[in-house]
Amino acid sequence: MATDRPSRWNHCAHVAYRAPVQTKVAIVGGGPAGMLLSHLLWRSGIDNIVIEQRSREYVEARIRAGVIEQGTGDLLRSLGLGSRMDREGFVHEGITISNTRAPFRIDFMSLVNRSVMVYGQTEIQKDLYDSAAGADWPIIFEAEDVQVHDLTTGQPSVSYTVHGEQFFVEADFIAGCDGFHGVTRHAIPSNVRHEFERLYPFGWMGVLSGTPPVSHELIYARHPRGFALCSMRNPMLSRYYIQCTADTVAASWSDDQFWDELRLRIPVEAAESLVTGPSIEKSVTPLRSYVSEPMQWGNLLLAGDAAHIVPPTGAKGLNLAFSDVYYLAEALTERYSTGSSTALDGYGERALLRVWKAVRFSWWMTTMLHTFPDAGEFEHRMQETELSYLAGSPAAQTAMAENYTGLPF
Ligand code: RFL
Ligand code: PHB
Repeated sequence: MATDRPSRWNHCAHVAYRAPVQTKVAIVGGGPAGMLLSHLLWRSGIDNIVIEQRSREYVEARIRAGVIEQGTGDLLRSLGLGSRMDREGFVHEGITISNTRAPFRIDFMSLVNRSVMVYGQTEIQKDLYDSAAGADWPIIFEAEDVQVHDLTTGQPSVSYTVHGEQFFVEADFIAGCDGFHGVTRHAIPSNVRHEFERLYPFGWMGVLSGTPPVSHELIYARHPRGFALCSMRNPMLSRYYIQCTADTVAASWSDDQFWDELRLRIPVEAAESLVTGPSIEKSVTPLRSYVSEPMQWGNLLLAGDAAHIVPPTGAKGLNLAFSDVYYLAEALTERYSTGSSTALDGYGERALLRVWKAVRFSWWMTTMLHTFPDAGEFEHRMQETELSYLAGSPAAQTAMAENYTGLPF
């Protein structure tokens, strides 16, 4: 029957409770948004169950975000989830922007007195699971055929199967935290839902390598051959990206081809000191901006990538998922502690105000730094001018630093 995970639900619930299980909030998706919501709700004494379609190992191994806004870090600390991050993460007080190999620095500390933390999403995910498993909170892994029902009634539910056996969870509310490819968003009728989308005509090829990072801070590089990003996880683990065509097959690129292309796009000094090695992981990600409104319908509340996607250029996706969840937990806490639904009714609108600002910032950074195949002379001049304005204007740099380190929530 159940999986080999240590959750009491995976070991017992499927045997003991053939009848529907009752909870207050059923959380679909055990990624960062779903797990952080679970933590925030337990802190407020609100029962919840997380239903995740993958195994814990699979979710923990997904290599994604690396940059944590200061507010996100503070939120994790407030839940007692910050000690490993503070020990093993790296505080970054600025970034380098490079225009055709000429670098300039954005100094976050002097501009806005804020910083970011470089700490991998894989590590945050482990911290979220470890602490939930320690408290024996119910998480169901490897749930198949997950479906949501009766969202506009007082008794919504989630059904799923584990190894062919069907189970039901009845809840007051369902939180859709199942990412961009999940099912919950699609439960909102198409005549209610409004989608906003921008697909970019390129992707990012990412490589993780067991080599020392080329720079102690991130380098975002614009170059006529395409964008490049130098990032890191720790002193012996580097993460690099190069812009590629959206249909590029990662396996068709050798490691040497990747390193050669990266060297051509980054500042000369960085290219000369770049230490290369075999890739541990190589993959291609498409770039898109996407928002689905509203973020709630009946008793379904969406959060994170289930409702919106941003291109990774601004390092905003995970941070946005966490600010959604913060608002959602606050609204559910008010609902259960006072009986008032005011905050819950306004949840989506409140979250969207911050979402659209991050969508704008990510689109702006993407537009400024990438090579667009259909760009003409006018667009090139606009890019050059945007970068020269940014390089020379403390006001422009302040706006960038404010957004990159994270708007308040
Ligand atoms: P996730 O992480 O996609 O998690 C959703 C979870 O739901 C599960 N699921 C289901 N469970 C049950 N039933 C179903 N039907 C289900 N369908 C799906 C999935 O298995 C998964 O476990 O969404 P969430 O929680 O909203 O978190 C969003 C973030 O993961 C995402 O925004 C970031 O990774 C984006 N991102 C970055 N964000 C940052 O803030 N800073 C960064 O530096 C950054 N870099 C990145 C990124 C994303 C990248 N890629 C690969 C898209 C770099 C890259 C390359
Ligand atoms: C990463 O380290 O994976 C990373 C860093 C910054 C970004 C995107 C990804 O903007």
